[in-house]
Amino acid sequence: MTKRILIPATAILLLGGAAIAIAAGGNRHGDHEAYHQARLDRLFDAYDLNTDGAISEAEIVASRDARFALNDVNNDGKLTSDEIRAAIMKRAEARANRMVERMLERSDADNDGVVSLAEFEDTPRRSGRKMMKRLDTDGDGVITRAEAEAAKGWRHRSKHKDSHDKKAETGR
Ligand SMILES: [Ca+2]
Ligand SMILES: [Ca+2]
Ligand SMILES: [Ca+2]
Repeated sequence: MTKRILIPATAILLLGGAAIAIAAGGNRHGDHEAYHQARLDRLFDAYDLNTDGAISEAEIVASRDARFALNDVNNDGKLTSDEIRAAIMKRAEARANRMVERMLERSDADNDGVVSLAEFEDTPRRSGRKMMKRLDTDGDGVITRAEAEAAKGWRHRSKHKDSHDKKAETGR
């Protein structure tokens, strides 16, 4: 039960983000897709209380109230800064644990439970090769400030391609 902590705003972002990723063809990267599937799983774990595969408004309200009760350690109907801090730390720890797992999955090629420098360098997203490929537009082997400036937001765009492009088009 103590695992069911997820703030509503995050949950809404999770749902929106997952929908965008699926619409944009999130299978470009296998692990990207798996990551979004895991986020969806967590969303439904947290909110679909009767496990019928759909999240109702009543379930959102019930989940929220349950979360409040869970965070209200002394049960006085109020959340103190300490209680809020404890809830945030618990959430941050769960998130850190998931990130550690993903890092090991991605980088620990020989499965010995640690990431060597060689494994770290071989990890596609850590190697810097992708950054060089995308930012060194004239291919001279160095990234100039002008090239970086021209590519501003590439990191963000690659993550939220559709919504960002739409915003750029409408100028908002
Ligand atoms: Ca349900
Ligand atoms: Ca309290
Ligand atoms: Ca290793």
